[in-house]
Amino acid sequence: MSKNFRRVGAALFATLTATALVACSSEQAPSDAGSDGGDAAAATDTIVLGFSQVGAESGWRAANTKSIQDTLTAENGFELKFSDAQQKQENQIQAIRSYIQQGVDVIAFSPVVETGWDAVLQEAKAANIPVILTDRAVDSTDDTLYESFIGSDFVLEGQMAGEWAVEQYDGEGYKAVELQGTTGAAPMIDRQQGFADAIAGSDIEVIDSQTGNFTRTEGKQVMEGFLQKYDDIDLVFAHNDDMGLGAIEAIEAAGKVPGEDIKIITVDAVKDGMQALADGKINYIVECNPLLGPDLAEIAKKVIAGEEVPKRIVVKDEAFDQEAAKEALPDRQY
Ligand code: GYE
Repeated sequence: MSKNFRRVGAALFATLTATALVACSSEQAPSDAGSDGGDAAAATDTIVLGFSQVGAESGWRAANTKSIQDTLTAENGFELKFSDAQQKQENQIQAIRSYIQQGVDVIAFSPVVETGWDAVLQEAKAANIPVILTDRAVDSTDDTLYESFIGSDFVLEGQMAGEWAVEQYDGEGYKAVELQGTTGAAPMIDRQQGFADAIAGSDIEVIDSQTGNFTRTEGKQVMEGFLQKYDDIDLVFAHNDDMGLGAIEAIEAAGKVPGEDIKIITVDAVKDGMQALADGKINYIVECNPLLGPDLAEIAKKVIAGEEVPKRIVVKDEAFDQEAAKEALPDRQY
């Protein structure tokens, strides 16, 4: 592990905090740090962390990337190597292999899809490099391939969306369309499942579903197709805000009023989504918290220090209707 020497001053508090957090790791800060008159360096171990991000597909992802980059800083004891996989699994596998080759201390990634990770994770394990999953899960029977998975409960998010739809609209024979996330991604699979479970037994019917890949452009295109195909759509369930925002454009272009003629429920609660909710164009948003940087930093430090960490850390989410969005917007961080 590389050494990092820092100047005393503004960074000192962060340095000491970081040192305290990694106090069980191989090297301690020298006890005489600071005794050489102002330019003293507190030596501590820097954790080199390779992070493979899904892409830059959504407002949620931008907030997630910012949280990771803002937290895994030199002041906080990290050297972050960051790569963007542009929503392609092969790019992520390549990035992980390159981190293994470089001999980083920890690998973290948000798997673009759930399956197909065992081989590369075995390679990381063979190289003794711990892996932390953030945001999205892998579908593997071998849970020794990663230390911890930090992220929201996507089934619950889908359920919350579906339960609200039932509360509001059951009994009116609503026809719904679903704008799905990236095919095979954990949030796509789980949100669909949760929503379907929650509306089962109601008279809300999902008449069509298609992927919009979590992007605004594809959400708009898919919604245009649905509007051409069906003239009786009452409800859109979009697996994220961005696709919902794309759907709003398509609905308006078709001369209908989003939020009234066609109701919209989305997941994420990023600023643009919350604004559209406050403006009455979206009806309900289930939050998905993207600020995973602090948890990732804490777990990485513990793993390096050889401490036990939970296999699963569930991030808590809320939900907002139009009134709640108006109240929450001014203080929204992302
Ligand atoms: O909901 C969506 C993003 O994996 C939870 O990915 C994340 C999802 C998020 O593109 O906006």
